[in-house]
Amino acid sequence: MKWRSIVLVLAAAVFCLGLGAGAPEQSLREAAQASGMLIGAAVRPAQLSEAAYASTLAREFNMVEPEDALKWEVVHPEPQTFDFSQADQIVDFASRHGMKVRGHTLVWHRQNPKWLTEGKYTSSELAKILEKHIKTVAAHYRGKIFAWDVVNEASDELHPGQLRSTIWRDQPGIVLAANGYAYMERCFRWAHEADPEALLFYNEGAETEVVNAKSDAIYAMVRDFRQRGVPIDGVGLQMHISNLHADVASISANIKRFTALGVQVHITEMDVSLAVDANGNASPEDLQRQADIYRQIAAACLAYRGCTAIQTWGFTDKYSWIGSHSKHTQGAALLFDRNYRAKPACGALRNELESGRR
Ligand code: 9MR
Repeated sequence: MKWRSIVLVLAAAVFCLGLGAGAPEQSLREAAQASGMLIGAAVRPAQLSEAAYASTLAREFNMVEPEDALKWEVVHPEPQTFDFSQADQIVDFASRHGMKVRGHTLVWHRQNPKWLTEGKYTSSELAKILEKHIKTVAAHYRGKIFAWDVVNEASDELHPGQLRSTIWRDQPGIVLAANGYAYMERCFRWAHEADPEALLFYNEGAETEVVNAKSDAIYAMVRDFRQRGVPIDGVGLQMHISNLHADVASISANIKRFTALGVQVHITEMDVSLAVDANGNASPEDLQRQADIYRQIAAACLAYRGCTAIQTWGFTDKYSWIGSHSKHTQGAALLFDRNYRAKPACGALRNELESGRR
């Protein structure tokens, strides 16, 4: 092969190029920018020192979100100690590359430190601890993190429409003998006091992407918060898709009804996991079907002005939570392969972003 051909093949594989003949060579980031969209990825700070990781991230995305670095166990390891070193690396990277940062997450029932979960605190002690946490972390990133997942995954998975039993809600909970949503209202108010400019989101996964009893309950909460002036600006729909199944019509109807409330929708954690062989490879047919799902979800978001961001949970198949979570039977869920080559999904998403809002 001549050098020129080799270079062309490599370039086509590395960049997220459009599929149309003669299409201008744009990155996802450039295509998103032209449509006024944010295109983001969840990242881990340790990987920022890997040249291919860093260059792909900066070239293709205009937003990042710490995947784990802002969770309690990392950022609040001891009762009186906050450790911002990991998340600060991501924020610094973003600022050097002109990217926005989403914060994840101030209140969750997982990845909490033992001092908190085994501390046997009373409700009023716990309320003080949570208020201090939210205000300290949100204030540290004031002006640097533009949007926060204030509360993550508060819905009960087994009882649609009900809230999960957690340390924050009822074990012992920060608000005794109150309606279930009152604890979340407090969290949003505390975050708003610490950073009045930040956009405040409720983030949810596991089937709330579609219209069902679970998302109905979230919808009712957001409507109630908006009517009473509780500071909520958006809803995050995670979009972890498996079995190559996505009810796009229902996802679209859900985006429509949330944005009609005047809040933004962000797709916050998208990945589309595929069956993989022992080497982590998916079939070419599945990679095409995956591309189609990315394209359809992007189209559903682009159809509503209030849907302002599409973010994937990682961006290279080299690093993704799916592998270990599925004992390595599933994977290949993201836009770039393990060698940072663009997959069909990347081109499909880019083409959709390029075609802009409907
Ligand atoms: O990707 C995250 C992984 O590194 C952590 O080990 C895991 C712990 O629960 O959390 C993963 O991220 C989750 C996110 O914070 C909330 N939505 C579901 C994500 C995937 O599990």
